Amino acid sequence: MFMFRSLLGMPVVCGTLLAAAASAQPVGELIAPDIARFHSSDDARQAMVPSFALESPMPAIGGVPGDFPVEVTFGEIEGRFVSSVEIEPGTSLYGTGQAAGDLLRNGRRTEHWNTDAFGYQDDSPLYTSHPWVLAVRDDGSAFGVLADSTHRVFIDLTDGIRFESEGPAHPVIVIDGDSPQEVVTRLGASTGTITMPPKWAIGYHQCRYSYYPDTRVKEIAQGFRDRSIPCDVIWMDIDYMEGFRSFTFDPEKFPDPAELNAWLDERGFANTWMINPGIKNESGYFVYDQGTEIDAWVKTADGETYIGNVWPGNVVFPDYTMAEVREWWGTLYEDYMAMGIDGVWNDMNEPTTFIRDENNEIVEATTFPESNLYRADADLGGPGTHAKYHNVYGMMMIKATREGVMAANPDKRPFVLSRANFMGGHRYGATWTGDNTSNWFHVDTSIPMTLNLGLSGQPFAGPDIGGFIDAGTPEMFARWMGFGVLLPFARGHTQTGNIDKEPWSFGPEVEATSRRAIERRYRLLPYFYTLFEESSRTGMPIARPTFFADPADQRLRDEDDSFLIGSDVLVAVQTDLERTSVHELPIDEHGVPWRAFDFADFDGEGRDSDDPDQPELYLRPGAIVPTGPVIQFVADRPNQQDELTLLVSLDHEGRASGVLYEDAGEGWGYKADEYRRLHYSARTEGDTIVIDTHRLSGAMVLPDRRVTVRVIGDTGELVGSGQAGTTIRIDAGG
Ligand code: NBV
Repeated sequence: MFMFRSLLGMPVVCGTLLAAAASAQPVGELIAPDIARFHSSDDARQAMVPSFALESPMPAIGGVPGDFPVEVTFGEIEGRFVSSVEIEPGTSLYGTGQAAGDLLRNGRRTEHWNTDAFGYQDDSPLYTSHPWVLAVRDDGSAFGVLADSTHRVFIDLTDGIRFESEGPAHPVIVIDGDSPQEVVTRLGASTGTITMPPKWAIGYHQCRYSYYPDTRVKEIAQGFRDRSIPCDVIWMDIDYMEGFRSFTFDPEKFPDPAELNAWLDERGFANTWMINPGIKNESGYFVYDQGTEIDAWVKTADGETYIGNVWPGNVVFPDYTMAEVREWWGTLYEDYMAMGIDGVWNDMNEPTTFIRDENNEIVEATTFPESNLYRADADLGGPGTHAKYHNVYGMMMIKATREGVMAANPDKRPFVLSRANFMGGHRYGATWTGDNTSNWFHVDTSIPMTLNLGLSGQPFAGPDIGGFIDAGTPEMFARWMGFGVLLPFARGHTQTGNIDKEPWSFGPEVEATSRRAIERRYRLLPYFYTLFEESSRTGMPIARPTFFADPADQRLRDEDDSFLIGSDVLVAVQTDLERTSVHELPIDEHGVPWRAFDFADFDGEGRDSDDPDQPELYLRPGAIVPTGPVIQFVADRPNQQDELTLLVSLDHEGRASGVLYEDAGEGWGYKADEYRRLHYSARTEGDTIVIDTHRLSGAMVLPDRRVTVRVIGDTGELVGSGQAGTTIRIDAGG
């Protein structure tokens, strides 16, 4: 054993060094209760660069206590700086951000270097980097380890936890907790949380590369309304631009974007438009001219402006590590958002540049030379190479985008989606799992990829539902829709030249399945919204692994064909056509089963679960889950406005409770008390089930609404109703 020299004098126990100069002793410091940061030497501590992952600097508050349960060792392997942590038998490993393959990461080795990974495979390097591992010990207690480096990092989980970085010595932050939930919320307190999204962003989104011209966009939107398939957002991909120049509109295909956005708005649709970082190298193009004026561009090792190649041909790239450049980039959104644009999508920001052949065909998507130079501000660590700033390029781009969007629309909540990102970048935008393929591997991995992102701080994520590349089959599309819309970010999308993939593109049967699936999401919106608000305060994921229901239950550790929405709803998915998924359900400590429920059954329209493409839904014993009526878009509530249905599953004592959060769905009023957080409780008194409402916080008045209560039992259900705020009694005697 090696003794750490604690900064504030207390001895710190540490494991053996792999290899290090004899004089270089590791040092540890406590940076928050239960959070320690370790350095390979005091010199390394002195040389520590500002952290991109942390929301704000976390200075030492003391020494690491001698009984801190995690030991970090440092060394070197093949020229890479190494930090490692041993694990006890029975420890399950998760996180590592956007990882393709299974949920459980033990035994995996992955490279974390943001990559345009078109049609990626198991364990490919992907678009976002999160050098973070969540470890759940056999007894359900947990810790997380963050290698705080922006350089290329390999995470090797074949024998404990090992980070190998191509950069200089990195600090290692260790978060300890009694449960994975505790670790993840401590991670949220350290790396920040998402901004509360506008409510439309948690509805269903429809995208394709690309809908054009504007009449086609309208046709798609109308298609949803004509077929009564709920949808909130239509997306504009790169073909809306003039010659792929960011911040321009093709005068023929999109002559009047403001009119298009207003047309969509009148029908209850929000819109999101793409902006790429590669700026056409062309004088006379206003973005190029303005950027050149302030010398905004990334440089080569020789200090020349670096010229890359993306959709518009030769391009230059903003150096977002300079505040001056971020501010300028932000100003570009002023006129842009004034077109009635609601959301912004930043793509190709790994950053990607193409290599083309003599016929101008793209032969490879790659990134800049690692020797390229950034003139980063001192507060980000000062000037450095692409090797250092590559992984945070997308993160800094969306920080600038978000700030520009907020400056343009100060009264609205920003919605930014980014393909590339880095640990902590969830503070600026949501993400998706990139260019997946219509095959069963990608159907299957959509769930664990989204879950591991959530365990790495990014809760607002989901796959391209239906698959971006290739046609797939109607059966695959239906199955993907069934569960994909229950992940936090629910968007259908597909590639240029591919078949149509709207919910109605595969005929009436798949259309009916898609409608039912999307309706289920809209029924669950009150619950989803409550969870988004929770996540924005605490960092808790919205979609959670099933083992969160009982972290000590080893049976649940590799469950990734099922997942939890919040802590109360379990979604059990069949991710293949043969329906071979066998789900381990959590076991309530008193033997009360999680209870299956669905929606349509209640309305007498037949059971959702009769449709083999809808996943089974279960309620936790002791939970009350708020649900709403089917609506076509989030603001579509004129008559049914405040109907609410509480799904109740009683525990062994005949009790249950749950929370509902509501606000205006837009704007910042909720920060000044314009919201309501209600607590519902159910108890059994003799033959009666009594449901009470109690306001936890917020000043928004209670609406005059009807509340229906469905008590889901093991063999049937009881239904009652009453006015909001009054005690509701249900006779369970009969
Ligand atoms: O902008 C076009 C696409 C977009 O649809 C996709 O979602 C991104 O991941 N984009 C990549 C660039 C081209 C991909 C072949």
